[in-house]
Parts: sequence; C-alpha cells; structure tokens
Amino acid sequence: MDISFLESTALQMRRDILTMIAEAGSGHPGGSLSCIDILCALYFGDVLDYDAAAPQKEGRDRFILAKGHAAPALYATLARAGFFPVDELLTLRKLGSRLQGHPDPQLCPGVEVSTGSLGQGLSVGCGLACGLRLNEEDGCVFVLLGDGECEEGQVWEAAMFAAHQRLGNLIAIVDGNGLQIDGHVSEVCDPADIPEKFRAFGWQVSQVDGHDLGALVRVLGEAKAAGGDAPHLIYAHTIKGKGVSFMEDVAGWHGKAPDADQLAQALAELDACEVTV
Ligand SMILES: Cc1ncc(C[n+]2csc(CCOP(=O)(O)OP(=O)(O)O)c2C)c(N)n1
Repeated sequence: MDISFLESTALQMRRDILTMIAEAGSGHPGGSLSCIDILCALYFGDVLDYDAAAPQKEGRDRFILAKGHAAPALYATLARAGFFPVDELLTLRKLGSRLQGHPDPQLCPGVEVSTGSLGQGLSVGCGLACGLRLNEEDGCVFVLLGDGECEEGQVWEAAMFAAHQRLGNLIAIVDGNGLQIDGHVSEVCDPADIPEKFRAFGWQVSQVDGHDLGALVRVLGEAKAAGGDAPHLIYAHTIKGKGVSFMEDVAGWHGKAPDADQLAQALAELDACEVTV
C-alpha cells in the first residue's frame, strides 16, 4: 500500500472540499474534512469494490454517506475516482448542478442513496445488506455516520435489526469528531460510549485513528474480509475541520464557507503539508 499516494490524494481532496464550498458560498467544511481520510482509504486504499465507468456494476460494494451534509467530501472522492470531471466540483450547490447540497443518486453518478435527514442511512444500509444476501450477491455495504447523528433514535433501531439479521456484510463507520451542529455531542445529548453500545447490540467493534490512512485501510479491509454473522462497527476518532488550523475542533465551522482570505490561508497550510509528505 502506497501511503504517500493516499496522503497526497487526501490533501488534494481537502483542497477540493474547501475550494468548492468557498465557490458555492455555503456548505459544510468541518464534517467533510473530518471524514475525508476515511473516504480516501475506502476508495483509494483498495477497500471498496467499484467501477467508475460502470457505477451500477453488479456485485459492487455500496457506500452510503449517512451524514449527507458532508457531500463535498463524497463529491471530491467521486470526482478524483473518475465518476465525473473534477471541474464539475465548482458547480456545488448551483442551480442545475448534479452536485446539490446533499447527495442525490438520480443526479450524481456514484451516489447510491439520498441522504441528509440524519438517522436514516444505517436503516437503508440494513435493507441493502439484506437484499444482497437474499439475492446471493457479493458486495458489502459501508455506511458512514456522524457521532452527532448517533443521537437519532433510528440509528439504534437499525443497530438492533442488523444484529438480529446477522448482517456480516454491513460495516458502519462512525466519524467520531465529538462535535455536531450545536457544539459538543456530549453536551447536546450525550450518546456516551458509542462503540460499547454497538457491542452491546451484538456488533463486532473496532476503533481506529480516523486520520491514519494506513490503519484505516487495514481495519476497513479486515472488517470486509471477516464477514461473519454479525455486523461491524468501526469507530474512527477524528478531528472536525482536520487539516486547517483555524477550523480544527471549532463547532462554528460546521456549516460555514471560508471567505477568500480564509481559503487562501487554508490552501497555504495544506500546500505546506504536501512538502513534508
Ligand atoms: C433529522 C435531522 N435533524 C437535524 C439535522 C440538521 N443537522 C445537520 S448536520 C447536524 C449535526 C450532525 O452532527 P454529526 O452527525 O456529528 O456530523 P459532523 O459533526 O460529523 O458533521 C444536524 C443536527 C438534519 N440534517 N437531520
């Protein structure tokens, strides 16, 4: 595994995220930057089975961005993976664009499910995983949730269902950045120990540094290869706004576009990282 390739791809996708949100004048940088290394590991670390030239290919793995407001992270990933031209990223949130504020599978190639109303993605993932199993099809279903999203009751109904149905082909990843829209997850409505709760629901659980690309590739690949008769939860410890000093761990950057000066500073910081890679 070429980690320096993954690192420079993740850096490029961080630039993409910030540039497209600045151009749109709105969007969600914090939660896009916290999860971009997870997406990088999935799509460029040889974990997810997909074909950008044939997005509906039979037997492919499915990826669901349950925290749909992080659409810029998904769009950057899909563009860099070849699902659509990179230039199109600058149409984010514009009238007529395929890249709306939340992902739409009827518009955007590579998007599997419409998301944005938090709490629903894991339920859809359960349905897809059941369907694949019923059809005796290959393919795993990966669902990326926010830790704030885990305050939604529907997440826990889906967690119970997945364990009951023994969905070993379902892998949920929690982007554990500790923040949601209103501040600290622990202060808004504390879900407490999310990994321990999934374990209690009957899931196979692992934890990982969500910005360590090598560790992410390993743990995601292991969960996929393991299969088994219980669903998998990977709790990724992340930092909201990761990679941009003034955005890191600041709730105010949940849904705010950088202005021209802020964008320039952020891009300069990312460029400086490239040199040290
Ligand atoms: C059902 C629902 N309620 C409220 C919102 C508004 N909302 C958008 S993002 C967000 C916070 C989500 O926090 P988290 O899942 O931790 O996302 P992250 O911090 O990783 O961006 C909220 C409450 C929503 N999209 N859906």
